[in-house]
Amino acid sequence: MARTGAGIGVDGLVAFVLGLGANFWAITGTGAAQEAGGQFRDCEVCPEMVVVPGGSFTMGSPSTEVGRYDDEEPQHRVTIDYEFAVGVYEITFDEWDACALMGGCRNHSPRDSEWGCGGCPVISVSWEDAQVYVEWLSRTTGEHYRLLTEAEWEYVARAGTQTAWYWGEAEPGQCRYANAGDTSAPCSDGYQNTAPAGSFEPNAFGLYDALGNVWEWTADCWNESYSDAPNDGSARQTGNCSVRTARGGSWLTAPSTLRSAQRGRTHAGNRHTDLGFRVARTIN
Ligand SMILES: [Ca+2]
Ligand SMILES: [Ca+2]
Repeated sequence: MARTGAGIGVDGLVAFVLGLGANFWAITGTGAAQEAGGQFRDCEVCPEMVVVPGGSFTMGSPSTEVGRYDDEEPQHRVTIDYEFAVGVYEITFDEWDACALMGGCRNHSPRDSEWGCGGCPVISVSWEDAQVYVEWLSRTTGEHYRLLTEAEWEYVARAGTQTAWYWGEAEPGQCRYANAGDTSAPCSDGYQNTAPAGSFEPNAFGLYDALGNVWEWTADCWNESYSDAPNDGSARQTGNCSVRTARGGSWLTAPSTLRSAQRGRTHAGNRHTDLGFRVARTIN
């Protein structure tokens, strides 16, 4: 689904709900049964969420993975024994602007590099800005919104796969599934900069643009390896906490390195044109 223009609006939301059919079980999640695969939106301007099941996966990359980095090891088993909800899309400019208009988000109006796309992922937002957004979303909805932990992020991006990309081992799938940097691409993905959220095919958990479009902030402090990393899906709260981990690569990233295990990092106060975020919501 591609969103364009300024704001979702009531009419747009109604059309959106009708278009989703039986899979859309609630506009407000309060009190509703929440099952894996179910989608919901906690308020009109809130991000669309999907419930993902708990499960186990192997985090990190094997030494045989082409283009991998040492910070992706040691591979380790992570078990997430809880369901949680995750944003179907990266947070968009429209969603950020709603927060700012309603008094949250520090009145920060991120630069969009004059691309003029409200349905594109918000960029030029720091990790600290992202915290302000999830705090506003939590206050607005009464639910616990937050960034994904790095382990949760890799779990939902892989969506059951252990291949380098969630569409397989080979690069050519990139142009069906992800917006990457174009200069070294073997195909044309159609977007020189960011693409409207949902322009490509989703992964098996129903997430769009997990790989590519924009890097996504996670909750974790930066650590150079997975030595002593938690194995229960929780965030790493020790290490270099002035630097935070970002995942998934972007419209500036070479397709060959747009891998599920790829790790990025930058200072928590930095704002980049290829870095945004996706939200998670705890399910009680
Ligand atoms: Ca591209
Ligand atoms: Ca992304």
